[in-house]
Amino acid sequence: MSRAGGTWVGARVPRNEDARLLTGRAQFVEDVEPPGALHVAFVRSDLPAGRLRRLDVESARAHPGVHAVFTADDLGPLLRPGAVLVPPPPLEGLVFHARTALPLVRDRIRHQGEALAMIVAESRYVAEDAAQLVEADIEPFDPVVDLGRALDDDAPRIHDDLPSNLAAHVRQAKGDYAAARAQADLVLERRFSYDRGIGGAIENRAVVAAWDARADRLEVWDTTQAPIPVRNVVAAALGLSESQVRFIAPFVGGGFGPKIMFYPEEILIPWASIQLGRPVKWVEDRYENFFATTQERGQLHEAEIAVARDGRILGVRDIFIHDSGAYDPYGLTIPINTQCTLLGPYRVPNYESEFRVAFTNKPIVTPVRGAGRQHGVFIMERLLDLAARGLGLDPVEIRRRNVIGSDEFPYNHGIMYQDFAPLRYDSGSYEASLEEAVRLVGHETFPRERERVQADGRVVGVGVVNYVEGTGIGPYEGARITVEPGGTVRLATGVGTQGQGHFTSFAQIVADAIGVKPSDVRVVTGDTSDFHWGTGTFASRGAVVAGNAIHAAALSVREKILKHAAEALEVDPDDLELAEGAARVRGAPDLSVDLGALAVNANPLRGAVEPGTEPGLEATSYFGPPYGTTANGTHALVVAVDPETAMVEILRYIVVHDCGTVINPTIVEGQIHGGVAAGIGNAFYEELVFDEFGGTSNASFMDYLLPTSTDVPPIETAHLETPSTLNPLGTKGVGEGGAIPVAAAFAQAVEDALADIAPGLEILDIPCSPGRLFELLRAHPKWCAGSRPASSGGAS
Ligand code: MCN
Repeated sequence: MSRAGGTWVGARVPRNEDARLLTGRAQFVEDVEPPGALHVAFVRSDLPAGRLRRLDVESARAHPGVHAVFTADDLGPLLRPGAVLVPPPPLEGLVFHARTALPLVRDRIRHQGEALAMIVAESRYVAEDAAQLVEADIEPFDPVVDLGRALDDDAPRIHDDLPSNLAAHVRQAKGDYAAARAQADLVLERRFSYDRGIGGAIENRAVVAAWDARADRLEVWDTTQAPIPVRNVVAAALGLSESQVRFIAPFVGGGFGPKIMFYPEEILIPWASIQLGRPVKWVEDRYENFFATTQERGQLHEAEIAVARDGRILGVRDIFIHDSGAYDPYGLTIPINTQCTLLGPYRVPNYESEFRVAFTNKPIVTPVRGAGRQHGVFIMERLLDLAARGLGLDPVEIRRRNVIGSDEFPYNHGIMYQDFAPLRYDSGSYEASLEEAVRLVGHETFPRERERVQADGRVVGVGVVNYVEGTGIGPYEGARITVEPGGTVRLATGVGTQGQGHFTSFAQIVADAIGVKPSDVRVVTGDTSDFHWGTGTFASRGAVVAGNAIHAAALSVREKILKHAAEALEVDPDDLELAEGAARVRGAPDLSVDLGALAVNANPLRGAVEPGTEPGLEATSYFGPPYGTTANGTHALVVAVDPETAMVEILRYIVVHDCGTVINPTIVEGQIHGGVAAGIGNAFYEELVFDEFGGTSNASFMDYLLPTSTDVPPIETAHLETPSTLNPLGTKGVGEGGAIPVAAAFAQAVEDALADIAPGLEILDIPCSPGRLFELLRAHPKWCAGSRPASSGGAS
């Protein structure tokens, strides 16, 4: 089956899952309440750094309704550091110190929110009351909060066995940057920062475990993005066979990255259920989520670009520090994403990139939507803007002069990507994407438009930036497709789903191959009893990796259907077509047989099945790409800035993107809208504020500003489709792309808006909140309060 031949792939099919979600019938972990369940509250450290001298849990243990209080001393063999989930790639000269957390603190506290004790009680209320009775005597240490000083010789050490807070050091280079710099007509150097944020899923994490001693089986409901790997780790840690442990990730109210992590609670809750012989439930609260769930961002860059007079990039150099928080269980995924994504759709003949990962006394950093890619895009796009300004070129023109042409694929950048493969772009539409965005935003006529829009006293500006995103990385995913006797089609795959629309887009792939409607395909994701091989939902890989496994399984089932139908109808398989849930003879649709009837035939109760024939209309397939496929796009926006308050309103937001073959344009647009909303939060609003003692001072949605619907404008989307050359469906990922270039686009547009009233103002730090922008304006020599654009007659 090819894209062109499909009815459903590419169609705007309404989401199969929406009826359940919108009528409140979808099951989330919070909804799971096994009879007799006990409830957990954790006692967590308020201090980010210190030594636990004494923990007195006796009053809590004696509290009525408390069934158990567990501390590190009670854990026995479970008390060992968690796994390093992603090892670093084999890079030359690599330094990497893996440090992971114990499930409960034994002595050393390294970040706020580390769990000291677990209270299990009749209800959450009782557990919370008992948690108040725990007395923790903690010797406070000086916390390492400032990333810029974390690697100083005199910085307090977070892991005593290491000589410094250095977690890793990586250098990758190509060409000869120093030589390129020497020949350049213009070299620009800047310091950039990109601060921390949270994932911000509406559903916090939750785990419910029920040990059934009679059946000798453990069932666990978990909000994880990786149910199969988590099942495997938990089974091994508890000394159980994987077949005894079932993990179910039902509907999950947003993952956005942090739920790919393996957390202590995922082992502690099942373990407690076994210890107590009762189901045990824990649902994270919002305050805990700010500390106990992983975060992202936090990088400081010193970057420079060397360009020729005509705007050609001769080379880029970027030295940065990445904040890993107190531990580094997720290896180097984020900083390597930054390092590689910086190169974008551009020819960069000479590149030198070096990063150090620092431990700090802050919550752990793991991927959040974009996973460090936005940092790389921000640095590169900002450097290009500065270079354009320095050369007197239009920002669009400098990009035009550097983008990789459509005849240059596959394009090898000569450095290594996070999937351990060389950074190669399989295909893309960089020129076309840029031009389409320029056209849609009206870039050429914008100066005239600016005069008109500025009439209300605000200043307006436009931004246009590009990105390339590594998506769809391996190692593999699988799928099993079964046609049932009633004609229903069942699809089981290992990736979990957190709102991405898999119940529909995956069904569309099956529907095309075997001639049914997507609504006839019952999709099961994230239940290890249905499918137990796979890795998880991350790196925008569902459509590529699971999608192509589904495609392969569907083609195998199609072959089986055709074979059985040809026998039943006594025709050649080539004379058959599959449509409307039946196999029918081409040109003679009355000669047909239902898929359900064929499924019954394929599973006989008597007679003899031919040797080598598998029963049923079922197939299982796997797909593993050789390396990640690269999606690309261009974002353009128009902003209006109030020069007095520094408030920015986004007037238009345009996304031109290319994720190869689009399975479902409506779902893809939804993914882009969500991504852009996240990006707007990152660019403008969201910032974790750490006080002098290392505590987070805005750990609530009252103080940590997520963008709301009034902050997110309508988003105009244009789809380009350059099929990937790395998979049969030609798909590339899209789940993160919307979030990646927003900060860069935002910065360019805001600077453009302010060009007359604060010429030369540079936005180098993200988030660029209204407060920060106001400070920038106030510090600008030409700005004075009440500056107005010339057209409103009040320019300063
Ligand atoms: N799709 C498509 N055609 C394509 C590519 C994708 O129709 N060419 C569809 C897919 O079939 C799927 C959706 O778009 O229904 C996203 O696909 P993909 O880009 O493959 O991403 P994943 O399925 O791997 O989802 C993970 C990705 C990531 S890494 C984060 S973070 C993220 C995201 O998806 N978290 C999300 N989108 C999210 N959306 C919601 N609602 N909630 C989250 O937590």
